[in-house]
Amino acid sequence: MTSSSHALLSVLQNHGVDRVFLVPGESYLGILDALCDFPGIDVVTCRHESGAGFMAVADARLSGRAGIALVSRGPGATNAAIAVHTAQQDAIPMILIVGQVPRADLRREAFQEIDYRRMYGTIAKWVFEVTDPRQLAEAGFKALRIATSGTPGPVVLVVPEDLQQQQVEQPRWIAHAHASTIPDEQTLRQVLRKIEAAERPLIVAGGAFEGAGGRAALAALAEAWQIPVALSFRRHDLFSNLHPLYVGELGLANPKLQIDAFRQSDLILALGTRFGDITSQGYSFPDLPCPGQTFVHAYADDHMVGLHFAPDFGLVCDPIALARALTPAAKPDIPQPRSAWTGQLKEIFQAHAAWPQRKAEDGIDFVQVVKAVRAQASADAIVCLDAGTFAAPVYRHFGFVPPQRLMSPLSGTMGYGTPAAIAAQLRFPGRQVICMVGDGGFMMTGNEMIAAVERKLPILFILANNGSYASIRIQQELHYPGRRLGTSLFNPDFEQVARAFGLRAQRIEREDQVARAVASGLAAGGPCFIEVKASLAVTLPPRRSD
Ligand SMILES: Cc1ncc(C[n+]2csc(CCOP(=O)(O)OP(=O)(O)O)c2C)c(N)n1
Repeated sequence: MTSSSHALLSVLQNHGVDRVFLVPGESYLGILDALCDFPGIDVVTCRHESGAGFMAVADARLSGRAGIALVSRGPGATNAAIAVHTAQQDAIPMILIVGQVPRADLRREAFQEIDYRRMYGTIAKWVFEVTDPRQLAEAGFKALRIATSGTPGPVVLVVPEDLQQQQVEQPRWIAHAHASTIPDEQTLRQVLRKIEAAERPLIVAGGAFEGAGGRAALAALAEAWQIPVALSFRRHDLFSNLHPLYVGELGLANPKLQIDAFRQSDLILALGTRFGDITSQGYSFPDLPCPGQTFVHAYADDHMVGLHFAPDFGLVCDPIALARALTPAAKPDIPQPRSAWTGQLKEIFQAHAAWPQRKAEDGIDFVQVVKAVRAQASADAIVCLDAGTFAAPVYRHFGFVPPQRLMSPLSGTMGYGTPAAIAAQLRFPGRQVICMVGDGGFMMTGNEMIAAVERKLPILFILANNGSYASIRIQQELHYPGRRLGTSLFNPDFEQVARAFGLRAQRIEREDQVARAVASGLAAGGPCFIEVKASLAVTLPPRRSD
């Protein structure tokens, strides 16, 4: 016999869970106590449940396993909602374990009670409130399965406090990996025939290629058939951005010329992507409902395949296994027009991705900071981004080359960058981790930076201080010119804040300081913080009178 919480934790540990992120609460003291007996599970104590949740999301993305966050009922659970939403939008397996009021008080509007099935009903894949201590381990097992299957996503496990330390049988829940699936021979042959014949094919590859061997399988497929590769929203790190076949990311700022060119394709292989809102440019590329070209959509989740566009071939399968199955062993004949087609797309991409040279009068053009980071980043650097316009040059100009990683929320949430950097450096102590964050986003979860000091994590934090929620100011100027409200920020002395946290900190105000500051930050051997006085003006749209 064992306690119900021990049973739950052994199931999690047996499936590879070696770290959890939490803010404690009286509603799950029983689980917390059981954690004392699991020295193989690292407990990262956070300062806000959004930080804990974001760390779990980032850790899951890097480890390929479910990320675990534990939070208290009511206030803790509501604080964590932002990360649950991010896990859903980013298709990341995450399990949020929430303490709950005792069973006897359920549905009595008890202190800090929430009905999580309703609260999280539309953003979590599964919300389960345990009502019997014997269910706890089974619920943990199912949470792992549901979070990681199909379209990965968040699961919420709700555990009333009075059933966390009950005696139960030690269960033996062990999940073995599913066999991967590929389409039947005939369908594969039909798709191959389309690939052989296409003069202007285009691969659009998405997050499923983050899976083991995914990047290599994607590269092998593209190279074998000489097919240009576009990546789905913010998935820059799936395929070398310097590869001759790389033609760009489908994101928030594609030039019309580029999308028009993509439209000229005669075959789209949409592999491992949900082809959602941003990737499809607001459901406008390809044509809806029936694309103008042969459209192959492969994804592991039946629900997603052909959800937005009617594919000629809807393939519910493992996209990595499919890529391998479509990669010929011998060099195939390639239709002659394909190289000119690739050249055309490449030229458009390169013109868009070229580093700009702008004159900034009111601070440093953050493009120069990103350029310096690019020049000095190691070959396996992990770049963690918060939401904000400061990040735009990373998406557009950085040029990721695997195994470099881009950790950036598809949900566009502020507050992700700092916790993601903590989780990344904990997961990969030997890799360079660089976090870029705006003055807005930093004030949301920047407090999690203390973990870098506590655990001596050599993360380089770079804060773009432009005194504004600039992404929103830009939109304000575009839609309501001259009418500024709510988008200016009165800031603390960030350099002093970072120092008070215990980081080595520096503030730079001139472009000629950038390269050296980045170099010394990367060489610091401990957590380091650079506050950049960033130009706001250079990011704003020209005034109408200009
Ligand atoms: C949690 C959250 N709140 C609000 C927004 C809307 N939003 C998107 S970007 C942004 C401003 C970001 O400001 P900052 O971090 O200073 O970066 P900047 O845009 O100035 O570079 C806001 C408010 C959001 N995406 N996420």
